[in-house]
Amino acid sequence: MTFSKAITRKPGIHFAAGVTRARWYREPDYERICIQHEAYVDTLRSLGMKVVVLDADPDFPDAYFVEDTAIMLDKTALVTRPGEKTRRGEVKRITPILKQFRALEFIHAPGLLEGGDVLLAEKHFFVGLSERTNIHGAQQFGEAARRQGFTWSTAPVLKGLHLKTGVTYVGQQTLLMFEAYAGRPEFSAYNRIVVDEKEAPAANTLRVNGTLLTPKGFPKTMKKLEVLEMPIIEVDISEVIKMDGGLSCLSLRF
Ligand code: CIR
Repeated sequence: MTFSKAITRKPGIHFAAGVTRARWYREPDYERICIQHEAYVDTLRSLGMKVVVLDADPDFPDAYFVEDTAIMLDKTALVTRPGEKTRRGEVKRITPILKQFRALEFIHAPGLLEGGDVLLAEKHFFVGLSERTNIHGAQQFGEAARRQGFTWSTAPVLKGLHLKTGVTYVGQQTLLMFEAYAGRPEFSAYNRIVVDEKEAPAANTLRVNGTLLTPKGFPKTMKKLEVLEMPIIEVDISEVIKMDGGLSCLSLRF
């Protein structure tokens, strides 16, 4: 799949007030996250995407994790209903932007769904069942995806926040994953590259138009990815990782 556009949002000054379970050795740094976010946007642009950069939203410290608010399907944008209550208002803020690009569909109560739990591998969606996404949300999403020609199935989120925290699709029928997922029957049809436990953030690697974006500072994973013979770009997101986020969370790609 080739992406031509992306939607992003700048992190706000209060970004460190967002939800996180990560342990910090140093406080998250606002100036640094702004620089990292700009570099991320530049990287997407260098890969041929037109990138919309929305203003920071002072009311929602996690709002720059735009991935969680919608799933961009071919014909529609499916607006989510985040399991994290403090993030539910973010969807209302992004809806008018999504409307400029797609007809909208919505997840309804009792459904809960966050985009970080939705993993696309070619024409198949895995939906992670997590603290943020429930079976009702998964089924509502799956039905919308099925109508647009995709297949789907669920997978349990075994470790980390979302499914894509620990499993991402890197092309060539290959998933990059935490060890915890390696023996799971849900993924047995794929080649699997296991990320070293000490390099956990690298499991959230993002494939964009034939290039892999991987978080900076995880050399063992870089080495393992070399078998794919794809261009790899390291992107520094140290401050994003402190807030339990990764590369995929920072954009909606379509
Ligand atoms: C949260 O806990 O919701 C945010 N601090 C991090 C969200 C990361 N999003 C993602 O993985 N898609």
